[in-house]
Amino acid sequence: MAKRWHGAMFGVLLACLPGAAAWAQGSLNLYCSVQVEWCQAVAAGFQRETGIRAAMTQRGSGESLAAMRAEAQNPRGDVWFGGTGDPHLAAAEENLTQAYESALNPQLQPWALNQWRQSGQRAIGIYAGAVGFGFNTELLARRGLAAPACWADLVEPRFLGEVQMANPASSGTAYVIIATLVQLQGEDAAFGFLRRLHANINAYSRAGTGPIKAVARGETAVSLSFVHDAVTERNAGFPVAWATPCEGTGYEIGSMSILRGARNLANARRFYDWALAAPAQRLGFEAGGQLQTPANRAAPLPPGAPDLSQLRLIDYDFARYGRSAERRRLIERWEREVGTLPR
Ligand code: S7P
Repeated sequence: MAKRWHGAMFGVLLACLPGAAAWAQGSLNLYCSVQVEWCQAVAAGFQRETGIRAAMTQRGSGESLAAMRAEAQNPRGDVWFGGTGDPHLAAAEENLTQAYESALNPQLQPWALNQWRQSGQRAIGIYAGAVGFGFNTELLARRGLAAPACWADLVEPRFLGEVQMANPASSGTAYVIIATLVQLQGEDAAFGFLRRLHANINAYSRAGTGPIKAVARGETAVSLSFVHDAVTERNAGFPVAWATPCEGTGYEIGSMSILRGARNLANARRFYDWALAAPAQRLGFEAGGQLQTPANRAAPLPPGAPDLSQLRLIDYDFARYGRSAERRRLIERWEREVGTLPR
């Protein structure tokens, strides 16, 4: 289950840090949808460098969007940092976020700026990562199973009960996977594939990183995950390898948005600029071994990170699959036609 950090608690922890600068600089409420170590590092780093008290709440992408919808009349957050790009686009369309143009835009990768333009300047790419398979090499060897190489392999009977993915109702990762399959196969064929896959699934986790962590612990042989998360587990010493599907695969543009009605708007903009700069863009790797591709062109690809330019990526239609109604429709269809089926 994903860890959830509450702002008040984290604020207290930060207050204990030596050298924490004067609270007179004001505060910032950060909603954060990357891994908790990275979230803590950005909150602490920003507070240390600016003296602005940063309270942080960590949740998955779908859960952050749900919280922002629930709080729309009385927004509590100022900035939403990280999480898959589609829910950021949905938030922009639903007027839950606001436009901002950072002076750092010229330093960013074209895909980061595409996200910014596509969202009416309300969301910006902060990293990118590709979808693929993670697998436990020891478990596969013990079971005499060849690693999956293609989407088609995942629905074979040899993987009965061996595969794990996240639930798209809570996880942005799972939604990217479903939208990828729809773009690769056509919608009805993709839902047929997901129904066959359902028979091989042993659990749908709440968080997108749940399945790769289960692979690392040897609880499942195969996961559908972002491949950078598989490398992180391998680097932590687990017998994990990864592959991207032979038919091609989708990817995320992990994003950042300023909330509409942000109570600390000046601090939110200051955080946004700080987070786009090259030093802050390295924090995911430095603090949590995270291996996404950074949006700032001056931030190097972390060592061992999957090189997206070498992968067979589809031309992911972010405009269509980031649309609020489309996202809701596909998730509801998955719940109706797949998630509720017996296994
Ligand atoms: O930090 C790793 C990562 O995989 O997590 C982010 C995302 O919030 C996944 O969470 P959910 O699927 O639970 O929503 C990704 O954007 C990021 O690459």
